[in-house]
Amino acid sequence: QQQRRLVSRQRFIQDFSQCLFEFVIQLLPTAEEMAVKEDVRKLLERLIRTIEPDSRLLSFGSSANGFSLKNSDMDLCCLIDSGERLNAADLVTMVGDLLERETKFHVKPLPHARIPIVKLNLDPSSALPFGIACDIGFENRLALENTRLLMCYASIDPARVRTMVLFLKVWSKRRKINSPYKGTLSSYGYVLLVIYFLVHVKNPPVLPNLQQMPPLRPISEEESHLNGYNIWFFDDIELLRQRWKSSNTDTVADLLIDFFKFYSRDFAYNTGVASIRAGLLKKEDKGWLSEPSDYGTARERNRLCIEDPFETDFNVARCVTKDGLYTIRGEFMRASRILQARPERAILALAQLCE
Ligand code: 3AT
Ligand code: MG
Repeated sequence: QQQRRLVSRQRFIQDFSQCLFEFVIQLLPTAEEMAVKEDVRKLLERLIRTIEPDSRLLSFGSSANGFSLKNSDMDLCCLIDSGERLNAADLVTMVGDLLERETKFHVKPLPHARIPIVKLNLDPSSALPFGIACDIGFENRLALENTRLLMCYASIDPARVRTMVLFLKVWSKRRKINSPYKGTLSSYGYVLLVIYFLVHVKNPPVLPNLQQMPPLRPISEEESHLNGYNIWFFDDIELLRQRWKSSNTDTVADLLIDFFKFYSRDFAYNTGVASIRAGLLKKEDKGWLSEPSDYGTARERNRLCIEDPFETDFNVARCVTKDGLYTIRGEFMRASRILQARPERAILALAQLCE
C-alpha cells in the first residue's frame, strides 16, 4: 500500500511539473505584444528627447527581467546623461503636458509621489486588446540594477526559476494578494521571496548568491556603489552557466510544494527578515521592530520584512498590513493543503490553486 502511494505521489509530482510548464507558456506575452511595446518605448523616448535631448528611456521591472506575463504593465525609467537637468517633479509635469498634447495616452502626472512618475494608459485596440499601462520614472538607477539582478537569477535556471515565479505571479493575482495599495505584496516582493527560498532555504541550493560570489577582478568603490549602496553582483552569466551546477535535482513541482510549505509555517515572520543578499536576518538588528511607544505604526509597517537587495535600509514589504499578512499566509496554507491532499489529477489541482 505504502509503495503504491509513493508511486502515485511521484506520478503526481511529474504530472504537476508538466502542467506548470504548459500553463506558464500560455501566459507569456506574444512576439507581437513585445514588438508593439518596444515601438511605444521608442516613440515615448523620441518625444521626451524634444525636452531633454540627452535622455534615454529604458525598460525595467517585468518587461526587462524575464518575468513578464501577457498584458503586464510597462515600467520605464528615463535617464538623463547631461550634467544639468531639471528636478524629477518638474520633469514629470513637463513630460506629462507634452504626452498629453502629442499622444493618445491618458496621462496622469504624479510629481509629488515618493518616486515621481507619469502614469500612462492606452485604450484597447485590435493590436492591443487590453491596452497598455505604463509608468515613466526618472533617474531610478537602483531599479534598473535590481531588474538586472533578477534577470541574471532568472537566466541561471530558467526552467525552474522562471516557471515558479510566473506561476506565483498569476496565482497571487488570481487570489488577490498582489496589491501593495491594499495591504498585500508587490510582484517584486514575491520574486524576492522565491529567490530567497532558492538561495537560502533549499539545501542544496538551487541558485548561488550572486551578491556574495568573489569578483573576477578587483572592483573599486566607485564601480560598486550607487547613491551609497553596494550594487555589485556577479553578472557574467555565460561564465556562471559553465561554473555553477546546482546539485539540487528537485522538479519545479517539488520546489513549489516546498515553497508553500515553508512560507505557511516555517518562515520566522515575527522576528525574521528575508534577505537575498545575506540570508535570514533579524528585525531587531535592522531596527525594523516597533518601539513600545509607537506600537501600531512601525510594527504595522514591518509585519513582513523583505530586505531590498541593494537599498538595504528599505523593506520591500513595508506596505503589507496585519490583515494583508494574515490573508497572504492563509493563501500559502490553502495552496499547501491542496497540494498535500493527494489530488487525483494535476491539472485539477492547478485549477483549484488558481480559482
Ligand atoms: P508586474 O508584471 O507588473 O506585476 P513587475 O515584475 O513589473 O510585476 P512590480 O510592478 O512590482 O514588478 O515592480 C516593477 C519594478 O519596480 C521592480 C523593481 O525594479 C521596482 N520596484 C517595485 N517595487 C519596489 C520596491 N518596493 N522597492 C524597490 N523597487 C521596487
Ligand atoms: Mg510592472
